[in-house]
Amino acid sequence: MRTEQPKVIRLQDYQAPAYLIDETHLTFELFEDRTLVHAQLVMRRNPASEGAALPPLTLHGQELQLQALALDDRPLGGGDYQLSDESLTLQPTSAAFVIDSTVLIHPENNTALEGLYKSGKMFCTQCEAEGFRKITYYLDRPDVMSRFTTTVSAERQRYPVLLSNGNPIASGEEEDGRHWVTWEDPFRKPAYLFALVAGDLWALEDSFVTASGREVALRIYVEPENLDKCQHAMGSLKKAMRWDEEAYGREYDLDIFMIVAVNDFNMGAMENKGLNIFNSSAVLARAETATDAAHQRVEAIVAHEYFHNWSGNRVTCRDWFQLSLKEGFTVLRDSQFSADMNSPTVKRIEDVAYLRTHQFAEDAGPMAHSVRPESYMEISNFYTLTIYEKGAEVVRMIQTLLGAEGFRKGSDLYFERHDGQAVTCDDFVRAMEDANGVDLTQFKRWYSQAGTPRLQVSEDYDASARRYRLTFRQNCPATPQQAEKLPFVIPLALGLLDGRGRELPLRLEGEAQAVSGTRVLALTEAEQSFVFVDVDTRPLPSLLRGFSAPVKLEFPYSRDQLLFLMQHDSDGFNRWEAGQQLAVQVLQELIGQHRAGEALRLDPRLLDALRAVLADAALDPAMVAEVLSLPSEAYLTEISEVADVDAIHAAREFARKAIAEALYQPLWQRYSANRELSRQTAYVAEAAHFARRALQNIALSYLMLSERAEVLEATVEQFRSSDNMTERLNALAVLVNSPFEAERDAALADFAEQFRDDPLVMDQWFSVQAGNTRPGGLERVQALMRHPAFTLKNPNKVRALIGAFANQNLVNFHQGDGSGYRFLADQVITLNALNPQIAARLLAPLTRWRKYDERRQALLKAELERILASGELSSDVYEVVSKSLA
Ligand code: 0A1
Ligand code: ZN
Repeated sequence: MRTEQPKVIRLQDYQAPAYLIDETHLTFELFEDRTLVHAQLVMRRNPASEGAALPPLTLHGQELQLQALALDDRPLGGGDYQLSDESLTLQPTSAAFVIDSTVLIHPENNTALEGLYKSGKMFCTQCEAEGFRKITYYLDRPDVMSRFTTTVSAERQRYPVLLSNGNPIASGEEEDGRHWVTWEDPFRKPAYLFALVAGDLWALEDSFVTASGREVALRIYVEPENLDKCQHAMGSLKKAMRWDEEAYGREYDLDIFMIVAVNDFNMGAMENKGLNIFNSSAVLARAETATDAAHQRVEAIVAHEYFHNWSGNRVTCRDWFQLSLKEGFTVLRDSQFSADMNSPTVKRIEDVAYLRTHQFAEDAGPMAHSVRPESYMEISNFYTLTIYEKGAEVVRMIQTLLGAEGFRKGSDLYFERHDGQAVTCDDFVRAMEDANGVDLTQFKRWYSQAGTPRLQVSEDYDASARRYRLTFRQNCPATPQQAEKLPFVIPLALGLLDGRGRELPLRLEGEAQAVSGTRVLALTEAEQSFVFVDVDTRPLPSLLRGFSAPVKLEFPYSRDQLLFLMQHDSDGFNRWEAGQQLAVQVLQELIGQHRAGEALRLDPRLLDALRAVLADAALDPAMVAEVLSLPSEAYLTEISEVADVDAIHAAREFARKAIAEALYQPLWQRYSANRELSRQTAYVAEAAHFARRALQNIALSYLMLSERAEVLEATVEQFRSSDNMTERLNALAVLVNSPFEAERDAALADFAEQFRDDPLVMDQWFSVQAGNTRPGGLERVQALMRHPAFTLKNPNKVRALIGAFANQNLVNFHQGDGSGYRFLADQVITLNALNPQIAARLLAPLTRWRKYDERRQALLKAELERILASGELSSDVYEVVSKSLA
């Protein structure tokens, strides 16, 4: 915990390390009440930073109790080195030397879940970004790459399995029932990729033969009761390994690949070399306990961590400002993989809806930062939607500009040129430029400028000249520390439709030939026009197809034009998008009526559009489900200047009810048909089945709004008799949000009784209740915090209950009296002392105060100020709170 203000770290201050660590030899002695870590570091001066005298060596170290220290076998005494809360400094006497240290640490008391800690009965580590310094004194920075050997010693009975990175090379028994294993990782790596696990674990085993014919042993380690939930992750891993060979030419490089599931984990998972450590929620999945969404999440995260072996591990980051180098690229890679495994259009819709709702909000808030930030106080706060999701969009735009083939040439060059190195985002872009002979200098503004650009588009059709002009105006709002922005390169994919919905051939003024179908314009100026020639009829433009750039597009579409695009656009994403924009217009009209105290009247064109989609038997049911999903309250908040929480909720609920009434018959028909199929088929975790259940479930949630007896009966039946968590949880959620109290309480009790020993299922039980928008939400959440299955020490529980309440139950969280805010601030203050990373993430909803009316603004700010004054704050919480109040 910090006593003074945390220092600001700046990209412009980056300096290469003065010393390197060629070899790192670690020995861990694990005990119940302490752990001893011996480290031998074989070091030398960095030839790249040669000067006359040998500079002092400063090693990072936090919360370590130094027991012994030696330089080249010579024990050092107190006068030979300086210790601070965060470092150890000594003076080397030659250019090559060996440091031996022994430190004492207390993983058994580590509730921050960073460094070495205990999750239940097992030991595990989380070293990214700067956790290794809580394990031993070290140069804990990603540009210091070293060859590691690790010996782990522990009581055999409690910890029969002892794991670290690389391959096991020796093992043996000690006296007193202890044993040890030595692991050797042949690849140089930064300390953030180090991992250690010790526990009573069982493994699901399999193998994979790489493209060049090497056999790799695959193991997923879990606690014994979870062995039956690993099959889906194993199948996903094998698919990901094959896909990376085919799509990117990347083969796996060690003889063994291990995944370990742990219950207490701050994030989703971690790509440690050869030994990925996963939040159990990101690896365990079987039909009876995990929803379709959870299955898809497991597939995506397993792939994401696996892909890091190349984009992150073989080629890593020079410094943490380059975090998106590995994260943006790897998110793009995992999204391409998921698109290939499932429906590409549905995957794109989900990703874009997520980006626009959450990353755009971050980009408009006090923590806005560029994809390559300029400064930070606490790097843990920068594992953000901007670094990950917007970073992926930036790499995707490079692909759109270069084409798939050019992009692959660029990625091949990048991996070949930088294998074994710690590099920068500039290096990545340079590989793309060099492989394609292009100049991406202006494009790189996407890495340095924060904020979401607005793109205003206007049109002008000259019938007599058969010319159609599109004019684009881009501007990007100011963000903290960046008042003025320069124009971005915006790849704009578009098509033009004629009056019958057919694609017009596209020929720009001055071009010899027309192009048919979608084409990509590269916008580079603040204002720019493009003139299409030979245009016989007034066209309707389909703009930003596939969401080709992360911008806010504005074009004055009429509702009839949106309806037309919904039906005719050849781009599946844009068909959905037209439906969303139509729904946004209709909902904003209802919000206005609510605010004016008028009676609400729903534009019947929205009903007609949805009716047509429901009746379209040829349309992928997953697409039908996506179109039926109205824009979320969070998205409606994001696009409002000042969000009226109550009006948004009232308008959206009114629309849902009206849809349920008007489309009761087709909804019922599609629900029943799909429910019947679910009854007849065993659960399969595949796209077509996900699609069918998605439609079945959204139909049921609409139907229940009618409050009819036959729907209640069907819901209870689905809850009781379905064989999978997707249908069961959906039925539970529908009951929880319904007025049928007796059935709801019975189902909740029944569910908790059946699944009380499965923490991941209980997380879903907490979430469903946290999201109940009926009055009394805060009181229900407070009561659930006293449930025996709840604990603030487990990040999944915090997210499932408190996080879900503050982020998804907006009407209850934003209660006018500020009680939701006070509650959240209380939890942040408690968590600040237990787990700073989780505390800092949890407080995000408080930072969005600028979005609300003056009264709520004052209440939100008062809570931020209360947190600031609450005592010793972690650097994590301090950074977010102080920037939010600045
Ligand atoms: N690199 C991991 C995510 C991760 C990041 C930070 C962590 O602790 C602060 C833990 C995991 C990934 O992208 O999957
Ligand atoms: Zn990652």
